[in-house]
Amino acid sequence: MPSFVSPDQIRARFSRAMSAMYKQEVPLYGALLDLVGEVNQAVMAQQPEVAEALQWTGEIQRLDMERHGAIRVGTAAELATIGRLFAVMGMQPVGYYDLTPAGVPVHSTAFRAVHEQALQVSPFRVFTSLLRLELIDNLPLRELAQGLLAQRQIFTPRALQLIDQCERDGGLDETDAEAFVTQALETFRWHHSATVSSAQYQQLHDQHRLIADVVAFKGPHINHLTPRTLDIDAVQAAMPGKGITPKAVIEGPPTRRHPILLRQTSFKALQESITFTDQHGTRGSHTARFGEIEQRGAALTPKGRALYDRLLNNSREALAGFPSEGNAEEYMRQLGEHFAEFPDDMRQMREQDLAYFRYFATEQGLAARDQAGRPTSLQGLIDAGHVHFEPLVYEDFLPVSAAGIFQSNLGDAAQSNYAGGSTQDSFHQALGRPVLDELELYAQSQRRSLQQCAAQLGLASLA
Ligand code: OOG
Ligand code: NI
Repeated sequence: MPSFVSPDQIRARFSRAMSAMYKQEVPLYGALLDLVGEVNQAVMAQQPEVAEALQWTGEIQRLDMERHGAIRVGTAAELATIGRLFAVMGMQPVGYYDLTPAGVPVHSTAFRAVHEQALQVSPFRVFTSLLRLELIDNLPLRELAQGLLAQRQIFTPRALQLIDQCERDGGLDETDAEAFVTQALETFRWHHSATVSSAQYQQLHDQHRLIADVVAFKGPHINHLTPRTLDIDAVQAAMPGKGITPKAVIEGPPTRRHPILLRQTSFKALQESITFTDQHGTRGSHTARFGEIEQRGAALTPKGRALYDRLLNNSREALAGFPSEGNAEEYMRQLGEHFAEFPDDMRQMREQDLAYFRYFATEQGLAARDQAGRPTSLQGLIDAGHVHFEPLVYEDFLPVSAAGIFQSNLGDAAQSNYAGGSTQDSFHQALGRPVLDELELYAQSQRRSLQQCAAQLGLASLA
């Protein structure tokens, strides 16, 4: 019987290797990690209740290693193989994001671990976008792009072998797992040389900067890696002091005592010098890679999410134009005003079925296990202090926010309109499987915690 390294361990190692590589490639990322680490320490020291909540859920142990990255691939075949590569590390495609309404010709999913125990080992996730060349109406350019993409191989031969082997044997042993991490990393590496001439680059770029970014290089370089902070406002405010200029507006909900979903801010992409294939290796520059921070909060139920979407839309409608530097303060004010309707209180959020939760049997509850007349309903147990609850952390992304992150790094000139309609089916076809429904995953996780709680308290069920 071979002894396989668990996919969760491979993911944890890969995430560390990716972070080390990105730190070397983009030194500002290292500066950002230090800043986020300092702010997180300060928050836990100054708000013991935050540290305590993270202790209940175990998130305190994953906080420092928590990262998400993003890549953009060019073809269905690339997406399908990326999916198989991530599966070796226990990452599944979760959720579907259509970015075309925001003028970005891609659709996306997030590869991540799906079980709370696996997330605890490594919450690493990758927002993965597929370029939609069919939306480019300039036919010669589309053909140029297709030709370039058809020629490239973004995976090393050894990585492909190891993926096959893992699928066939059901896992990788220590030596192969180590080799897999090294080989897989190559796909995400930055290349200083473009695969096109400077004239071709210009054509692709003039159509959409994103197209040049996907098509003109050897592979889907990781374009950012995002640490998780406990106070995004504090990091945003401290960034300029570290020589980092953040985008004007934090995406997502406004500041709250009890965070929900996801708040994000990024800093502008770097201008990097690249060479083209022209005879004398003409030099140019490309702006692709950036930095980002995120603060995660409670995962919302369909009801909570509908409320979030409505309040976000109303806030944006109340603003003349897109949120930007010029109206950032006004936008924050609108958000604050509209989101007053979303209860900032865990009890209310639970009682109104706005968020998903994890439940824990308390010492007191365990001690009362055999007492006659103790409460047996969930609400009764909570009221008696026998059961404690914490929100399930949101593990996914938000389409409007993702569009804002894309746009801040592609330049506002990239606003365009694409006709398309819903294309989730074509995404599934490209990927070779359907994406998982994130809401179902949160519901399962909540159900498991209720079952475990019931078992610990000697109750048949707590549903
Ligand atoms: C992805 C942008 C979206 C996020 O965190 O929402 C994103 C990209 O620019 O490729 O990273
Ligand atoms: Ni991101």
